[in-house]
Amino acid sequence: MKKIFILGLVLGLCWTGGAWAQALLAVQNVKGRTQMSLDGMWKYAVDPYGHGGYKGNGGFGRDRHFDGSQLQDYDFDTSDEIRVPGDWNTQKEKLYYYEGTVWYRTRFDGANRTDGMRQFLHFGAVNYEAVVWLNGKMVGSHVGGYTPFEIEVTGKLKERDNSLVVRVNNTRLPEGIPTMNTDWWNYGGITRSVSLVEVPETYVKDYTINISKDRKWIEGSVQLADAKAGMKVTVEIPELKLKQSVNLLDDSGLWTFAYTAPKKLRLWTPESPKLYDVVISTETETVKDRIGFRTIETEGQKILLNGEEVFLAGVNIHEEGLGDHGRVTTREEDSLLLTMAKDLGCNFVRLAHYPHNEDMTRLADEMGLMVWSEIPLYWGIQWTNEKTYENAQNQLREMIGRDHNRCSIIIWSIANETAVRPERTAFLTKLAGEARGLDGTRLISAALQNVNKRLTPTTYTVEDPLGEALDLFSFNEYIGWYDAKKEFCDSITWQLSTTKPVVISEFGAGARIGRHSGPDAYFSEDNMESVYRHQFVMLDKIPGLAGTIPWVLKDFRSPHRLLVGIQDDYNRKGLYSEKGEKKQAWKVVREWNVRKREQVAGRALLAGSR
Ligand code: GCB
Repeated sequence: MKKIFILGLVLGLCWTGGAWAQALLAVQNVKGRTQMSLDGMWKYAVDPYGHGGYKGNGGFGRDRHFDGSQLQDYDFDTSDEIRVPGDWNTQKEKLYYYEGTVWYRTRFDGANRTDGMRQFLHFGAVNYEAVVWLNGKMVGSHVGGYTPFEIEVTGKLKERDNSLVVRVNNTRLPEGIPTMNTDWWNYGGITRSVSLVEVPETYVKDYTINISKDRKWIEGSVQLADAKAGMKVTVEIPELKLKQSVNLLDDSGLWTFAYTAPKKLRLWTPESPKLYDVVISTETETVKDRIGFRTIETEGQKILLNGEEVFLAGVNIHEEGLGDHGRVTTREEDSLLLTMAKDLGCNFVRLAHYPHNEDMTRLADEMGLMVWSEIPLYWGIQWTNEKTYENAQNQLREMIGRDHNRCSIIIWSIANETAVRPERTAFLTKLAGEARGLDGTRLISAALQNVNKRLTPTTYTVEDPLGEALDLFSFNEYIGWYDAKKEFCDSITWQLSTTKPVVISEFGAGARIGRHSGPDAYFSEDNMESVYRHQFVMLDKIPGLAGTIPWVLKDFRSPHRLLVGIQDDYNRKGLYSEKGEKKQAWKVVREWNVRKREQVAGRALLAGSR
């Protein structure tokens, strides 16, 4: 069939919100650009009193070598080294529990300083606050431990021996996101990769490309930075023989487009995660990406992927590697976690409770796992603090900004377990609206708190007005662990007044691997298995159940878990141990996942053939 290309003029007729007019990051897709890695061994100085920030001391950001001619309290040249990316807690024994300031320093040559080229420092993530100095001058700062940021340094680089200093502080703050209390380790440091990204003067700042809700159009937008009217922009999907160019009409740099989706386009599904090479080019730049096309929507209490009902057979994952490693730092570690989820029969993962690294969502695209991605609005947030709202907004924008071309992501989640109060509902309703405004192609959700209101002794409900603002009715419940006896599950009826798909975003129980002290003993594998068995009896009866997400894939470090010989700093609700060994409950969860997926796929097949 001959392809028909339709440009911006007719977009009003067919555009369903798959593109936006604002770029959320300074540089979209750094992996598709020319970049110089700054990863490796950096010098570091632990500064519990924040002494290095004082001017009188010259400030550690100036990175001066101590040669005896002047008084100073530091010298990076003689300091110890630490790996970037990586958390400090698991690299240095003395920093295992440390929360506070650590200064990092690297030196590098080789930055391209050719006229007409621009350079950005890119940080994948720094937990929690970062202040950055280049060649002795402060160039930028960032708040939020799990999202990327860029700092433009054009004109500030030297031919040789550039000094880059980062002051990292992971002190928990009452107004922070997350705040003072989390059930996961507060790993500090430059936890994700650092690079120097190079782009031309006019560059592709952002782009989005996806399939319209009716699956008839491939639509999207390209945003150039510092564009001039008349500049040529091209979008190409070579495998589909789609290529379209435009000469920009004005200086805004924005081009929105839609063209008919070719018949041979294969949609992305977990079973067949087809991705296409997409090339965006201008006269001076070519950016490559791998993108899949799928739609996601709800219809009554069903979740539809590409128009067909799907059951979200999920598992929760923390971004922690196997062994006693701490934060994930390599693609291989990500891949192991996602492989473990697939082995468990999952087609879906909830990346809890903060945006995971970019390889994780790119791998989910490749491996065929649908994703729930979340910002860390978690327990005890200051709902009336405007600065906290701005911080939440920023983390949301950075999460969506980085990953809006990842087809695996079907849900943006704005919070986890937040107590129902008017000021919290107002905060989160506003944020949900913001998320929807930024990206109208995905579902917006939050893990609601386990509010087990009893209508009768055995009839439970969850009441939360925030449900109105969300596309799914997702909540956490721990019956058989924190609440009631597991046997009680068998007689519970859930009466939920929602008309939206119901997803149980957390449930589970803990066990220390190898502990077999009977089905009624806490932390015994038999007990954990038994909790899951009773849970599944109960969950199967929930009307409108569209997904289940057990807590959690593997045992993970948490400062809440002090029971010696059993917990040893680990939350033991993993279906795998921290070393990756399967617990007894694994089989029960896998059977459930396989059964529910088959059941719903069978229903979808029948509906399709009618
Ligand atoms: C929850 C939290 C999760 C905890 C889990 C637990 O409800 O959302 O972050 O780790 O319970 O194990 O207590």
